[in-house]
This record gives sequence, structure tokens and C-alpha cells, in this order.
Amino acid sequence: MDFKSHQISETTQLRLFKDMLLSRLIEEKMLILLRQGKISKWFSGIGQEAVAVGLTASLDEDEFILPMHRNLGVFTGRNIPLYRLFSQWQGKLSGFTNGRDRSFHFGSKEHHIVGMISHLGPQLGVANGIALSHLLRGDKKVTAVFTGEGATSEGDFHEALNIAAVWDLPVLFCIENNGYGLSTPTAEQYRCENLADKGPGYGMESHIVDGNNVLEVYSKVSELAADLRDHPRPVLLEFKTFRMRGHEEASGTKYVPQNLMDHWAAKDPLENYTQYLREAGILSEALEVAYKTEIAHRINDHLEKAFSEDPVVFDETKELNDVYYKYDYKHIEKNIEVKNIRLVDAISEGLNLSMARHSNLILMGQDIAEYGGVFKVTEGFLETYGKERVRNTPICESAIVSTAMGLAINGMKAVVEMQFSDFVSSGFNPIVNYLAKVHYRWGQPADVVIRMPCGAGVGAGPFHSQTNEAWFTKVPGLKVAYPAFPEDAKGLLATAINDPNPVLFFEHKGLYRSVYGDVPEGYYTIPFGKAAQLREGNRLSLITYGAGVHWALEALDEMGLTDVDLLDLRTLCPLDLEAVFRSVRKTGKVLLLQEDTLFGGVMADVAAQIGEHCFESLDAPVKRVGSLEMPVPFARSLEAGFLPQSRLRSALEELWAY
Ligand SMILES: Cc1ncc(C[n+]2csc(CCOP(=O)(O)OP(=O)(O)O)c2C)c(N)n1
Repeated sequence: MDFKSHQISETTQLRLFKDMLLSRLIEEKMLILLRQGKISKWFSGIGQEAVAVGLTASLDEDEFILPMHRNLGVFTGRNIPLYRLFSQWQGKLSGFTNGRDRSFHFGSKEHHIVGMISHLGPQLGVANGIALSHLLRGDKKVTAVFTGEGATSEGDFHEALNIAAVWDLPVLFCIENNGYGLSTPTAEQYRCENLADKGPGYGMESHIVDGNNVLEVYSKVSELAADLRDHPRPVLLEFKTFRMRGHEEASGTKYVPQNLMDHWAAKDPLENYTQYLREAGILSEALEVAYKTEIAHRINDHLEKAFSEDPVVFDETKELNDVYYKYDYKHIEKNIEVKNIRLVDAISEGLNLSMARHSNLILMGQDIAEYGGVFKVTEGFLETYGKERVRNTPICESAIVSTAMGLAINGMKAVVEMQFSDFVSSGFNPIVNYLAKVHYRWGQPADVVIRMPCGAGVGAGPFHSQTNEAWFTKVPGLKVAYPAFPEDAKGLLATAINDPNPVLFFEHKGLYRSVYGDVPEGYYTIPFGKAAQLREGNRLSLITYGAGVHWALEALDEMGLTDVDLLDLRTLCPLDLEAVFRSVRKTGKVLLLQEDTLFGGVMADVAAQIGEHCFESLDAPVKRVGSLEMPVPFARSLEAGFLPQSRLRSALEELWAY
């Protein structure tokens, strides 16, 4: 191992030693506590300390690092008080997640650290978002993100590198190649010789670094970081190292050949470095002992503090209140002047006004810039707001959602256009696992709106016609809006963008150009969680949303049913259950109409709530009408049979007569 050729001051060399020693001694202490049953799980980074320690020391303190589960050295390198780390691992309040998440699954903005989620890959896209926010603000900052070699097989790795390359984002993508992903050796994980070989495939510079040599890590990263600050671009780094213990302690290392273990044991980053420092006369025996004693005391003191802290207590209100970022809705009244426009125009106008209002709002989506989006919602935006804020993206739904998350972590707002809501399945993971949970876990705003052109009735077949709101209403932490009218769409979109929580904003593309309405001029907001009472009646409640509203209006008019209470839910999360109950208690009969297939749809829950809360007011069974339990078919005749319109009239008749 070559330590001698690096031109690094003795002070820094000693700092790196002390940082690695701290990391190693904490690791060893954790192994003891694990054996004593005092902590539940430990992902050991023993033998890999040089990577996290060297990298952290080489970046500025206000540059973000996004570590993984074996990067203790990032946290200690940023001087996080140890008792807070220990409390975090014990699920206590002094940790970073109020006991809500475990191990290294947390971040600390104060320390410019954004921790991982279990799914590994989304971390890479989040780094892109943070780097993009710096780039847009003109900050000369580098962002570093870690991944294991195993997680490079995830699509998120490819997507994140691709986006960073296309957008010249100053991100250091750091692969910590420790030989195994759980029990899977590299030969079963990928076919190329080195993962660094993938860099040129993305048009990206890449380097292989000896991850067991802290001076090499420090020199290389310092040199690259300095260059990237002035010449923003992504760089792929492959740190070669080895995992000396089990994936997590309990799983052992039986599957690792002994000769490999021996080979890497001889390359231990701390032992070799210590030897070099002693021989170079930089580290005296007395100093080494002093460091060890001081660190051991520090660890013990902080452990005592963490152990003496009371376990976290469950308080239902507190837990539920923290699922969403607290947002005080600001009502902005509608202008009395209106113009008659289509749903698509209203959405475009709403988005445009929000772009003018929020200079930190970034739009991202496929073909949204010059082309204006496939539905032309962003037509002309590029000319007004420029390429930096109106961003065409590669076809990378997952990493774009993660990028939006990274923008939000660093104080920006994002609206992501799914070209069709069907394609959100390719970006599902970061929405339901990152955006939805990040506030509850460690208090971050997921200030992201995902626009979802959805719905059938347009002869577009199984992959361009779904209405998939129920995929998201199930997930605590997300909000879901589904307007039926131009006026509502414009005001609700403004609210969605103001709200720092993640919002799935459904736009029925069958209504885009067929539904017109008088839309107030200028900017206004409409609150979430307030259903619209479209018609008042006493004989029957008809409750619906989206295209269902228009089907309901048409059916009621054609059938001449006037004494009907018609509610448009407008937002599905939050849901205006009060309005639902009020209506059902008045009429005693309710028909719930949705475009989605019935099982597990939004109306299944509305029906259950009515059953629980309005049972004594009901004069008839709660009736649901929805699409048939099948994919959305292409041919018009098949699609008509699938959709609920044809069954709506008979259901209404039946309930009317009940
Ligand atoms: C999407 C996903 N699939 C599987 C897992 C289970 N899992 C957790 S860590 C891990 C191995 C990761 O290997 P690598 O990325 O090389 O990191 P290392 O643990 O070696 O540091 C696996 C399979 C997961 N957390 N997320």
C-alpha cells in the first residue's frame, strides 16, 4: 500500500488516523453490545473505514454526503455527537428519527448528511436533486453519494448516472465495492471487470481508487472535488475494499473463501496506516495511546447517556401529526372575472402562475420543454422560464422522482409530469417509500407535485388509460387530488404546489379537451379536503370524483332525477368524510361511483366509513359502481363495456326505487 507518495500535511494525516480509529472503536463496541443483546442489528463497516473517513475529510462541511449502511465514518467525520448516534440506533428521542427509523436511515441537514432508505438505489437520484439545486443557485458545491456494488444492479443506479451525465451535475458517485452484496459475490452481480468501466458508457469520467488506503481516498477525492466545483460534471469512483464481517452480524461470512478473507485482512486500512504513521515518525506510541484512551472514554460516556435515556413513548396524536409536514393553507380568493376555457388550459394556467410565483419551482418531465409535453400543458413555458426551470428528462421516472426529492431537501419545489399516469409504476418506489415517509422519518418536506394525466374513455388500451389513484391513497404521507372541472383544477393545483407535502395530482385526459368551464382569471387557491356540493337533494346521495362527476351529471339529467345530493370529492387524501356523512345522513341512500375497478378502490373505503358511521341513517345498502375487474381494453366497444357508465343508470334506478 503506497502511503508515502501523497503530499498531505501531518496534521491531516493524524486527523485521518483519529477519524478511522474512532470509527473502528465504535464498530468494535457495537459488536460487543450486539453479543450482549443491547442493540438489535449492526451492519459492520470494519475494514472499509478508509472510504467514508477519507471522503468526508476531503469535502467542505457544507457539502452534502449521502451515505449508506457501512459509512459510519461519514457521521463521525461530521462530528455528530456520539450519544445522538447511539440513541438513534436504540430508537430513542435523542436520535434523529424519534424512534421511527433504525440504523443509518436518517439524515441531518445541520450536518449536511442525507441518509439512505432501505431500497438503496433512490439515494443516487436524491444526490442529483441536491446537486441540481446547487447548480441552479450558482453555489460551487459538490455532492457525494455512496452505493454498494450490489445496488449498482438496480435500475436507479443507471437512471441516476444517466441523468447526472446529461445534466452535468457535480455529483461524485461512489461505489464502495466490498466484494459481496449480502452473500452474492461480484461475479454474480455484474459481468464487467470493474464497475468503473461503466462510467464511459454514460459519457462520464471514472476512476478506481484503493479504498483501503485513506491517503489515496483523501487525495483523489480532494483533487476531484476541487475540479468539479469549477467544472460541474459527474464522476464515477469505484473504491475497491472488502466486507470483513457478515452482511449484518447475525448472517456470518461462511460463504466467503478463507483465502479471500486472509488476503484482505492483510490489507486492513487501519493497521497498515498505523504502521506507516509509526514508521514515518508521525504517530508516537504515546499519542496513539492517548487517542485510544480519549476515544474509549468518549464512547463509554456517550453510550451511558444513550442507555440512560428513557425508551420512546407512543403518543398517537404526535405520531399521526408528524406523517405530514404541517402546512397552514393560505386561501387566495378567486377573481370575479372569468373566462371559459378547457380543463387542460386551466391546468396550464395554474402551473404557469405558480412558476411565476415561486422562483424556486422546477418542472421536470419527458418532452415538456420545446415540445410542450404530450398534452401541451407546458407549451410556451420554456420561452418564459428558461431551460433551467423547465427540464426535459430522459425516460427515467424513478430517478427523476428521487431528483425531485433531492431538490426539496435543499429548499426547492418540483413538479414532475408523468407523461401518462400509467408510467408512474416505473417511479413508484421513491414515491411510496421516500416522498411519503421522509417527513415522518426525519422531518423533511417532500415538496413535490406529480402530475398524473390519467383515465380511460380515449381508446388507448391497457397502458395509457389507467386511473391509478388507489395505488397512492393507500400510502400514508401522500396527498391525492383529482379535480373534475377547470376551475377546481386550477385552484387545487396552486394549492398542491404551495403544500410542502407530496401530492399526486390526477388530471383526466379524457376531460382535458372536452370539459369547459368558467375559470377565474389570475391566481387563486382551493383548499384540499373539501368536497363540492354540485346538486342538493333529499332522495339519494351520489358521490363521485373525476370523470365520474360528468357521467353522474349526464345520467341524472337524462333520467330526470332532480332530488339528488351530488358530491364531487375533489381530493381523495385528505377526504371530506364530513360532507359524505352529512349527505348520507340526509338522504339515507348512497351510490358511490368511481372510474377505477371496484376492488380496493377509493369507494371501497368510503363505503366502509359510511357503514361504520352512518349505519342508522341508511335506508338501502350502500351501492358502488365502478369498472370491471380487468385491464382497460383498447377497442372502443370493449372499453365501453369495461367502464361503469353503462351500469350507472340501472344502479341509479335500482337505488331510487329501493
Ligand atoms: C431494493 C432492495 N432489494 C434488496 C434489499 C436487501 N438488501 C439489503 S442490503 C443488500 C446487499 C447490498 O449489497 P451492496 O449494495 O453491495 O452493499 P453492501 O451491503 O455490500 O455494503 C440487500 C440484498 C434491499 N434492501 N433493497
